[in-house]
Amino acid sequence: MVDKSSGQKKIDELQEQYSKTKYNKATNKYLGILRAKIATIKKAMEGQTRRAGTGYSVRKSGNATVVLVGFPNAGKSSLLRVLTGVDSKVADYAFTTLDVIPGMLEYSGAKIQILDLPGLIQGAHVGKGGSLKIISVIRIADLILFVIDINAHGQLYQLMDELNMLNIRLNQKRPDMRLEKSFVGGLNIENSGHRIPNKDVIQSVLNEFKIFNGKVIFYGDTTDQQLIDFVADNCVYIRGAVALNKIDTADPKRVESLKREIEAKTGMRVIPISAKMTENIDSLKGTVFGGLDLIRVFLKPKDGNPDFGNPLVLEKGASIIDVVRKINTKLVKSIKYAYVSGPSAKFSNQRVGEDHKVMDGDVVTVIFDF
Ligand SMILES: Nc1nc2c(ncn2[C@@H]2O[C@H](COP(=O)(O)OP(=O)(O)O)[C@@H](O)[C@H]2O)c(=O)[nH]1
Ligand SMILES: [Mg+2]
Repeated sequence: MVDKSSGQKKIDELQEQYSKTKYNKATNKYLGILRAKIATIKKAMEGQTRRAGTGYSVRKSGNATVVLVGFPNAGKSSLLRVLTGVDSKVADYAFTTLDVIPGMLEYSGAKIQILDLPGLIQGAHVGKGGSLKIISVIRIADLILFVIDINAHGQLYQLMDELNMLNIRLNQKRPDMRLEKSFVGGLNIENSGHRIPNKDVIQSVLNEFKIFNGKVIFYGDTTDQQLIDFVADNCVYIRGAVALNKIDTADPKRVESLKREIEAKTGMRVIPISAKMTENIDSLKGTVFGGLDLIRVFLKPKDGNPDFGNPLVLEKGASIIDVVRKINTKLVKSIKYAYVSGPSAKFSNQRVGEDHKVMDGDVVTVIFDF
């Protein structure tokens, strides 16, 4: 068990050592150990936080959840209003800065829950200012939409650092590897041509987590940090996008160059908007929808027309079973087969089984066996 303040002190010490150490072949292993040590302490502290029962009880609703993250005054509440019609400013000031305000955006047949969070403050990873509660909400999001004042865009990098320290990985894939623990035989590494941490680092990181025997299999390129994240198993992987707000106050050329600069630096999509003048909001909605990996499927009765006005919204990777579950879970048992036309079908009205994966824009007729 790690006491909160002593744990944080230890982390700060380790982080200082870490930043003082120059990266090279000789220090590589040492740096790996430092990072792994930090991760083990964080993990222990996290367990405690969870037990302490902090966190808002925000219920996810709709097809997906997007959180607005930004400094105070960046325009989060204004954006929530233009996206969802919910006016969080109607409530008094203290309330709006302390609570999560939900709104619902309907777009292209999907219901997208938007959460306006109280402004993140620097040092949230140390648990300042009730921010642990905010973090618990961010972790449930399907997409983080940074709301950034174009006149203070450096805040984006501060927020990204902060989230990274909180084990929220933005636009990163989950590490593609596996660990098969055993009781004897030492550590064996299996890798077929991917870029992975060197043997020393792998060994020391695993040892730091008290793993001494087993097989480590890499299925893709893996960095030192990804290895640690995988073993610590305490990260969430969330997509990010940026709403670069208040473009009505900036020169269009500057807007364009900043957009490109931020996209190059962060790998996130940047949508310049003005919440105040409702400029470029449709494009923002499109990007949000596109970033959520949602698909729309249209049902068609056997001898009728597809219901194009009323799509079923599902997550990417959904199958015919998921389609039916969405209609009524009780029907799943009775699926016989289905006919599919559209992107996932080899030809029109292809007959498929219940495991067939549907795609955005498919037209589906399910045949039941009652
Ligand atoms: N010029 C301009 N001002 C904006 C824009 N969006 C928000 N604001 C103003 O910025 C201030 C802070 O907005 P608010 O939505 O409360 O920010 P929050 O603290 O992030 O929720 C308010 O005075 C808004 O009217 C915008 O696109 N352009
Ligand atoms: Mg606000």
